[in-house]
Order: sequence, then structure tokens, then C-alpha cells
Amino acid sequence: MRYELIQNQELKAHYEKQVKHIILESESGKESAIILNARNELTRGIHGLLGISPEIEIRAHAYNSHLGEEGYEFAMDSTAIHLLANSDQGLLYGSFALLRVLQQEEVLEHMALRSVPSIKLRLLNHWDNLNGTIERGYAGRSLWKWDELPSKVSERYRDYARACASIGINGVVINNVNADARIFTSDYIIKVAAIADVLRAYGIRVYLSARFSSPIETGGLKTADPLSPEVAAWWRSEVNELYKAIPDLGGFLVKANSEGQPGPQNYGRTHADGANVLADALKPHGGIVIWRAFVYESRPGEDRVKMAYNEFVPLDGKFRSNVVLQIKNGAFDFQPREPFHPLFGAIPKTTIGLEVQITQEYLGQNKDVAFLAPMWREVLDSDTYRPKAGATVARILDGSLSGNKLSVVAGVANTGDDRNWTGHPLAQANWYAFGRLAWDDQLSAKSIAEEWTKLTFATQPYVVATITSILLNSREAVVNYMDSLGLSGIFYKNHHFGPEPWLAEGRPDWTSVYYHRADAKGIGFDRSKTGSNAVHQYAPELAKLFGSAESCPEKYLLWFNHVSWDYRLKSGNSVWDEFCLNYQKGVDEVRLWRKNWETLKPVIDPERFHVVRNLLARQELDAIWWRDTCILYFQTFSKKPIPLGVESPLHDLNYYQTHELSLVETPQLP
Ligand code: BDP
Repeated sequence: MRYELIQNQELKAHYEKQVKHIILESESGKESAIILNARNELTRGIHGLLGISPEIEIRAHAYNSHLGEEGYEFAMDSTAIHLLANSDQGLLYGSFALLRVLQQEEVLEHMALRSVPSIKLRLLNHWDNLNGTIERGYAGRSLWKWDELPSKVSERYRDYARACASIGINGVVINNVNADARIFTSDYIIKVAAIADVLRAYGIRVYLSARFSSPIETGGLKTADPLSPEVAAWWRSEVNELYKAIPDLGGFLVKANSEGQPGPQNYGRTHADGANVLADALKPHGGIVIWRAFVYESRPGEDRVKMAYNEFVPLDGKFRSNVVLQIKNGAFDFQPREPFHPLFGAIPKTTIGLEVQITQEYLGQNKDVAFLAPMWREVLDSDTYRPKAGATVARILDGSLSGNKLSVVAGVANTGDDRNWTGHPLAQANWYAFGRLAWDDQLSAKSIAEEWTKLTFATQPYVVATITSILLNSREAVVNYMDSLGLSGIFYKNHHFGPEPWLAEGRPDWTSVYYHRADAKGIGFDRSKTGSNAVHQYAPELAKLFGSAESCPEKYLLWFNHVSWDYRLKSGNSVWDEFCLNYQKGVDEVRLWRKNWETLKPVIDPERFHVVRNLLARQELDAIWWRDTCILYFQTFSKKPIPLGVESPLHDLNYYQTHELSLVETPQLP
């Protein structure tokens, strides 16, 4: 938040009167580290916004069942503003909510008086390695300075915690899911405890990614077989040690039998056996196991997107009550657009969590704008039809259908030690949007974009309109210039930044040709009944809809169907023409943002203005690169002319095949 002095004098005077006396009321009514931070935030924020120091009082009040553990409520009378919550955490969230209202220059009386989170555990997953690098991180090195800890505790941990708490994040997994077993050694436990001490005062719990083979690597055992009594005993004693140092540890996150990580299947056991041994060790301490559903090793040759469903549906009901299965939004891997994962709704006896990626691995990383709230909204609003129409992913997740008390949303963090936290200044909006949506899974992408813009840049309507229109159109523009109509998986191997649609070598489901299946006849992955039959993993209504090109929503057309280049779309265009026109549309959209961004020069500080200006220029070139590469490559199959309205490629296909977009500092224009 900017905490800049409000210029509108009338509004300022109105606010001053209302917030000069704030009464924080919790069940205990006692000071605590979290309450102290709530006070500090209010004092600092209100001083910045209004230039006054509010009087802040603490009182006790009776438990209010409407507010749950973390909700808050405001009440105003003629002399003071009352902020009510049952817990200290609720008061901290309410304090930030009040500051948000002031910074957005909204009328206090119009603010939502009561707010309760939709999701219980709102977590960031850091893919940070112990050597300071970040897997798929594009904002510098890890925030956690392992070599300095525990003696030096960076001031940035506190700022990070403040930012997280301001949007309701209440847990962070601090190490990569491709985990290093050293995190369980005593040297590291004290370092983790030092981080946990800072985060705790902002209501944030630490979780650890656990390497399944830790009993061997740190424990010196011969096996990590989850059914071996000595392995179970090792986990119990390790967990006991951890809780001595970090009494409120949230639990473990586990990536097992996936992409080379060890897991229970190494011993012929199931994912449930693996998760349960950890769950039993954590249970006495109130900890949970978050087990990832991102697995696709079991049956070589099977359509990759079917594997997680095949693996976990038979295990429904076999997990302990403190196990959560964390499912990526789509069945493949954080592509710019994927249909929702068929596991949502399919395992009603298992507590599930949603995993999204805030870091833009496949959406332009730190170079391109792609505001992700519209994508997450799309997933949350997807109707699974399980058990019946109206069972959206959001309702399944937040427990409103099942009555489940435990609910989890996790976002793979996009933060690093860059001065601006996220690399691209506009990527901060994704961190913000993640927290806000996890708190309230009904918020619209538009309202989040507007909020963020007002809190980050300015409240003038034309600034808000200009920036939010860039944000709100950005994800669709990226889809258009990368892989529209449901195409996926055509990224450059390893770094996943630019296009490499010709990639055909290596493990088949790590190639591009596996996914696009372009040939002389057409393009797309046939997942209908006559193809891989992945459609069958969805509810019958959806299987029918997705499984025929005529009824399939066009945004998922090539995900589920192989169609001819001449296939007519609703627009009247052939698939080939539409495909090319979409690439051009994506490029044109970025050009429009560049023009609009220029109009902000008088009102945005020069530093951010110029950084974003340069990045948008880069994004236009990235979009052109994608357009030219994909059109030229797919034209070798379609053998059709580039339609009118699409610019001629800048280079020939050979040029694009011999250069790597991410490595070209400024992509070459001839
Ligand atoms: C993929 C990333 C890889 C991660 C993996 C995961 O490319 O680096 O380890 O997801 O989620 O998107 O485990």
C-alpha cells in the first residue's frame, strides 16, 4: 500500500473524525505480538494517509460465532470505530481492510462490514532451494538467506510477512517441493525456527516441503518404506524435534513419485500409504500433510493428463483426516489455459486443495504482463457437475458443498529478493490477487484489479481505467499470442519462455508434438471417446460437451479434439485462419497497452513508468516472436496462406528455430 497523504480535504476531514479513535475488540482483549503489529500497521498507515496518530484501544468482547476464527467486523458510532474479531489474526486482517478502504478513498459507511475467509488455509508455496536459487523464480534469488540465518534475520522477512498478512495469507511453505532432505537437520531447523518467529507475529505459519526419502538421507535408515515401523518411528521423532523448535508448524507438503522425486511407489506402496505415515506423525501436534496430485509416472504411454485421476480416484477415502490432496488447476501443468482438473468433484471423501501458479512460468515470467485473476476466476467458476450442476470448483474447495472444515488454496510464489519483490512491477498484482481470491473466492477479477491499482498507483479514474484494462486483458492476450483455441505444451524445453513447437526429442510427454499433434489434416489432441478418452474423467454432461468438436467450447477445442485446418468456427473462420488472426490479435493488444501506458507519464513516478514502458516494448516483441514462429511452423502442415489482416513474419522459420527468445536480450527487429 502507498500510504500517501489523501489530497481531497473534505474526505480527509471526514476520515479523520472517524478513525481518530479505534477500538480493537477480540475475545481475549489482551495485547499480543499480532495485536501489536495490527496497532503498528494502523498507526503507520493512518499517519501516512491522514497525517494523524489514531488512539487505539483494546477491549474484550464475547465470542461471535459469525466471525469464525479469522473473520472481522466493523461497527461505527459517533465517537469511535470498533473492529471486532474473535482472534488476534482477525484484528490484523480487519486493520488492513480498514487501511485498504482509506487508501482507495472509499466512503467508510460503504465498506463491507463483515468479512470471513472462504478458504481456511491460504498458502504460498515457495519453490526456493537451500542454495538460494528459486525453481521457476523470476524475481532474483530466494528471500531466505540460509547462510545468514539464524544469527542474522533480514528485515525483509518482516516486510514480506506484512505484505502477506495484508492480503490474508496465513501459511507459507518455505522450501521447494523438489525437496532437499537437509531441511530436517538440526542446522536447518534452527534457521527455519528463526523465520517462523518473524512470520508468527503476522499470523503466518511455516510449512516444510518434505522429501519422502528423508529417513534415508537425514535419518541414516536403509529404507523409506512407509509401512516399515522404523520409518514411521523416524518420522515421529523427527516431527517431535521440529515441533520443539516450531510449536505451530503447519505441516508438510510432499511431491512424491513425480518427476524423479522419491515416493511410496518406490516400495510398491500407494500414495495413501505414503501420506498417512506422515499424517500420523503430525496428528498429535495438529499438523497436516499436503500431498500433491501432480503425478504422471504410473503408466508410460497413457495420456499424461489422465494419470493423476487414475491414480487418486481409487484412493478416495483412504487418506487420514489430516491429509489434503493439493491439485493443480488443470490436469497438465500451469498452461496459459487449461480446462479444470477432472479430480475436482471426483474424490468427495478426500479433503482437497487447489494449487495455482503465481509465478508466471508459462505466462511470460518476469518479462510480460499477465494478470492471473481472470484465469483463477475461470477455474473457480468451472462447473464440475459433481454431484450435480452448480458444483463449481470454488464450492467444492471452500467446503460449502461438502461441509468440509479444512480447505486449502496454495499459490506458487512469485517473490524473490528483487527490490520490487516480483521482478515485473505489475506482477505484484498477481501476489495480491491470489491472497484476495483465497480470502474471498467470489471476488471478481475486475474488482481486484481496481483495488490493486488504487492501492499501488493512484485513485484517479483514468489511471485506474488504463491500468486495469491492461491487467484485465492481459491473460487473454497472452493466450492469443501463445496458444489459443485450447492448444498447449508448445514451450521451449527447460525454460518454458518462448515457443518451440517443433520439439520432438526425448520423453514423449515432454515434447511439443505430443501435445499439438499437428499433421497435414489438422491440429489438436483427440481426447474424445475415439481418442484417449480423457473426457470420460469428467461428469457425463461435460464428457459429452468436450468430446465433440461441435459442442466443445472453442477455448478448449484443441485440448479435447483433433480438427481439420478447414474446420469452421462460430466466427465463420476456419481453424487455420482463426488461429493466425488470434496471434495477430495478441500482438495488437500489446501495442494498444503501449500506447495507453504512455498517457500515464504525467502521473506515475518516472522509475516505474520507465520500467513498465520498456517491459511492454519487450512484450510486443515477444508476442511477435510467438506469432511468427507458430504461424510459420504450423503452416508447414496446413500449407495454407496467412490470412488477410495478419502481418508477414519478420524472419523465416529457420531463424526462429536457431534462436532462443528468452536469451535474446532485445529481440531483433530486421
Ligand atoms: C512444473 C515445473 C517444475 C516443477 C513442477 C511441479 O516446470 O519445475 O517442479 O511443475 O509442480 O511446472 O512439481
